[in-house]
Amino acid sequence: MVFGKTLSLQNPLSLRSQSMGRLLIEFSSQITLERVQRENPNVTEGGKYIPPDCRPKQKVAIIIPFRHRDNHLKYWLHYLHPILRRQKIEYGIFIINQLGEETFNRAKLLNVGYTEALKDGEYNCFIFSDVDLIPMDDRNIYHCYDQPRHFAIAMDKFGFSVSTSLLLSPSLPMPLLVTTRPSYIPAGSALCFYVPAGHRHPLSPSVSPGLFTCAAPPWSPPSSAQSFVKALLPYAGYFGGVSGLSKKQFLKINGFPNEYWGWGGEDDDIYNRITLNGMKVSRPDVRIGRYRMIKHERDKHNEPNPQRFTKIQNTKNTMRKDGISSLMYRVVSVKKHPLYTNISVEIGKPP
Ligand code: UD2
Ligand code: MN
Repeated sequence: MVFGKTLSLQNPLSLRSQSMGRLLIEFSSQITLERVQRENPNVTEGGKYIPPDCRPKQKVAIIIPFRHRDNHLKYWLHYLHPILRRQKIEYGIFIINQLGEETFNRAKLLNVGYTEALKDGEYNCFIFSDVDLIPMDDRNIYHCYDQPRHFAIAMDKFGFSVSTSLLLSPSLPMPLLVTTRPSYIPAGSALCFYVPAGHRHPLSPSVSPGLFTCAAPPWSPPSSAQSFVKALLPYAGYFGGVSGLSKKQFLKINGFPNEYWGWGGEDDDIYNRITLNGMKVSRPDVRIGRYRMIKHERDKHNEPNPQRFTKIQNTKNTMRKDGISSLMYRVVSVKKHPLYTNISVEIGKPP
């Protein structure tokens, strides 16, 4: 293992390219911004890059909702700058930092990012990424597609185990989410367990080791067994983590909702906006759309939003009035750092 270095392993599945494929991603070595800067000498002030040897059709703004995650940001920059460069993307990185300690509002910050990026350059593609998500395969290309794109379709939040080989099966029809937190699992989805060979399911001993066993909803969340049981989630409407829309697609859905304060639901609302406006979600191959999330606890002031389940039933009625058309915020500072542009904003608080 090479610590702290992006290593391009040759992927035996790939016939297309020698230099692109599966990456080794780890978060154990310490990195500094100075080092990331040294390793990316062609990135210019504000975190901008233009490939020297081609003229991309798209200009991509990468928008990251942010508060108190400096350590995650270092890893994100360390991994993503080289990946984006290899992908020959013309891009700029925008960190949208929510000032103060009011409840976090991810989707509103993303709307701010869209608006502020357009003040800075003629972007026509917007990629919205959590700060803690690193793609594991650089063939997952960070640009926009004919339909709104969901990039982060499979992930392992707590390290790999045997179950990941099943995640990669090309025959799986839907994106999968591996989670050890029952609160991630929306009502109405099927819940599947995987018990590694040689182990027993702590709650249901009848579950066969080595096989996935699925329970149709309603099921009861695993509680004591969280760290042992992996819930595997086929969830067609999942749009969290990393997504991308062209300017036209973004405007067609009136941007994102501003009224989701706290954790959860905003990504489902965005998914609803997309389908209600006659678009479909496009996704990479399940073998390529794999991500690693930096392990973290739930942040302070981003508690699960208890209104999320009722709000996502109402997207149809709210999306025209709540969105980029109704966005209000105050920019406090714009600072161009060597590897990114930081925009610190006041976005208010829940009503
Ligand atoms: C899931 C989704 C995420 C979003 C969230 C619900 C995945 C992989 N991600 O993430 O897209 O839908 O659920 O809201 O499914 N953040 C900060 N500071 C804070 C709080 C949040 O910077 O104090 C930012 C940061 O970029 C973070 C993102 O918001 O990655 C999402 O928050 P999270 O990582 O706590 O949520 P998580 O992992 O459950
Ligand atoms: Mn996260």
